[in-house]
Amino acid sequence: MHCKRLFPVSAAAASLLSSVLAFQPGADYGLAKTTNLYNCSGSFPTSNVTATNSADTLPQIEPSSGAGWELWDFFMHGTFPIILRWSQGDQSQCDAAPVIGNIDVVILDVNGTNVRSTVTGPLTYKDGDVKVISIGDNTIQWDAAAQWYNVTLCVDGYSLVLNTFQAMLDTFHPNVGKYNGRLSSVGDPGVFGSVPIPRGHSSGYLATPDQQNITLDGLTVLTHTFSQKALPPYINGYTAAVVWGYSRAFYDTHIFFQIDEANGTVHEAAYLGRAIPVPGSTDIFQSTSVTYAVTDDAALYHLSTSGKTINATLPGCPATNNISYSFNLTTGSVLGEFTDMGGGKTTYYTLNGTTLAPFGGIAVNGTVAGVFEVSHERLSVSLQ
Ligand SMILES: *[C@@H]1O[C@H](CO)[C@@H](O)[C@H](O)[C@H]1NC(C)=O
Ligand SMILES: *[C@@H]1O[C@H](CO)[C@@H](O)[C@H](O)[C@H]1NC(C)=O
Ligand SMILES: *[C@@H]1O[C@H](CO)[C@@H](O)[C@H](O)[C@H]1NC(C)=O
Ligand SMILES: *[C@@H]1O[C@H](CO)[C@@H](O)[C@H](O)[C@H]1NC(C)=O
Ligand SMILES: *[C@@H]1O[C@H](CO)[C@@H](O)[C@H](O)[C@H]1NC(C)=O
Ligand SMILES: *[C@@H]1O[C@H](CO)[C@@H](O)[C@H](O)[C@H]1NC(C)=O
Ligand SMILES: *[C@@H]1O[C@H](CO)[C@@H](O)[C@H](O)[C@H]1NC(C)=O
Ligand SMILES: *[C@@H]1O[C@H](CO)[C@@H](O)[C@H](O)[C@H]1NC(C)=O
Ligand SMILES: *[C@@H]1O[C@H](CO)[C@@H](O)[C@H](O)[C@H]1NC(C)=O
Ligand SMILES: *[C@@H]1O[C@H](CO)[C@@H](O)[C@H](O)[C@H]1NC(C)=O
Ligand SMILES: CC(=O)N[C@H]1CO[C@H](CO)[C@@H](O)[C@@H]1O
Repeated sequence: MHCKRLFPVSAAAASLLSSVLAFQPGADYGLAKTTNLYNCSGSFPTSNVTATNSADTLPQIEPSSGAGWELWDFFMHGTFPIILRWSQGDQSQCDAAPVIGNIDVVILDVNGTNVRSTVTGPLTYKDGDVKVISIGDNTIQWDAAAQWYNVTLCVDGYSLVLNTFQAMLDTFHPNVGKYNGRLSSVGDPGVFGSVPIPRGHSSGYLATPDQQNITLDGLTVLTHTFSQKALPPYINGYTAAVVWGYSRAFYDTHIFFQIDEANGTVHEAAYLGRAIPVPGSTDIFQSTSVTYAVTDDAALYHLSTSGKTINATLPGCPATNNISYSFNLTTGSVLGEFTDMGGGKTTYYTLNGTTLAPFGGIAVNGTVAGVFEVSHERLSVSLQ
């Protein structure tokens, strides 16, 4: 597969191409794989299997880089479904430079109105005690402990403030092949990804052009993916999902990535965590734990998809009284659809279903809802 260059690459730009990813100090992307991810292992107050998510969330592609793209996706499920896709560069184009930043915004059914918009401008960032990514006046900022991730956004007369508190100081790094954070086994340097906020609780407000000030409340996940290569040459596409289940006195979060490599290999990475709220509360947790964080482990994660149904299971172990976890899900309506500059397309669907999970030594039914993301990249402008 060859990519046609849209513009001649100057000698200076060519030398930039060889300066590989600028991993931020403290991030563990590309480091030798952490072998022991969670395997029904029990309850830990904070994650200790990967580097701090705070550094991992910083841009890993330099804006001056000759090629590359990076995405930060916030999904909120709550007062309204909200998708905020922050990006630099274009994941579907071979020679895209990351200089252009975008925020794709979908906020559904704000009193009957769907807010769909895109903000464009250079993406800049500031490292420090408070780390900030900005596109114009729009910011994502987080503290060094990665407890709070706060978004402010002004678009089409709407002002959004969304402050997200992590239920657990946790991060999920798929580790395909030999390296932390890798989503693909092919490609040099490949495509990387992590989930800096597997489980966040968001609150804030949305001020509308007609002067309403609506209080927001919901559950949020943030994913971060990036590469110095366009996806199409080695990845046909990927899907990812996050589902939240609330049952009796716990809520479980299940996240998966499925990466479809061009040669037919499929990689699967899955995360399962639980938070136990203080009785009567939905946002203060007396304990949180990770049960599974696995990559390409057929013994521990079974995912089957067919048409609109998606089923996933994870086995039990002595810590769960040998009771397994199952998620039976159905994709529903389209929440949002984004077209990348090179013609690739990312679509977000609602997910609904049921879960059967261990709690207090018995199997308990619950309902789950979430978001399913499908990304198909095309070489429309780059095909010879
Ligand atoms: C994580 O910490 C727990 C105790 O808090 C310990 O039992 C476990 O071995 C640690 N895991 C790793 C991979 O360091
Ligand atoms: C708009 O929606 C919010 C949240 O659902 C609600 O609190 C508010 O009353 C609604 N406003 C109108 C004018 O319907
Ligand atoms: C985020 O917002 C929360 C709630 O308002 C605040 O306590 C926290 O200091 C903020 N953190 C950052 C990094 O903006
Ligand atoms: C909306 O209400 C919040 C308090 O809930 C307040 O902090 C904020 O300033 C208000 N925003 C606007 C634009 O009125
Ligand atoms: C696809 O490529 C990967 C990595 O190079 C390799 O491990 C795998 O065996 C290949 N699969 C097929 C079906 O050729
Ligand atoms: C972890 O998972 C593997 C399967 O990949 C299994 O063989 C092993 O027994 C598990 N270990 C524990 C401690 O559950
Ligand atoms: C998922 O499970 C449901 C309920 O058992 C079943 O009807 C459906 O065929 C399954 N779908 C897949 C893709 O396995
Ligand atoms: C759970 O499974 C293990 C291994 O198969 C077995 O030793 C143990 O007795 C089982 N525990 C229960 C409560 O069934
Ligand atoms: C999902 O479907 C399987 C059969 O395909 C069934 O065994 C399991 O109980 C179902 N789980 C839920 C939560 O409905
Ligand atoms: C869970 O729900 C399914 C279908 O609604 C039912 O068949 C099953 O018996 C329930 N299981 C438990 C443990 O409640
Ligand atoms: C029937 C049902 O539970 N529908 C839910 C599916 O998920 C969406 C968003 O994730 C919810 O808004 C629906 O209520």
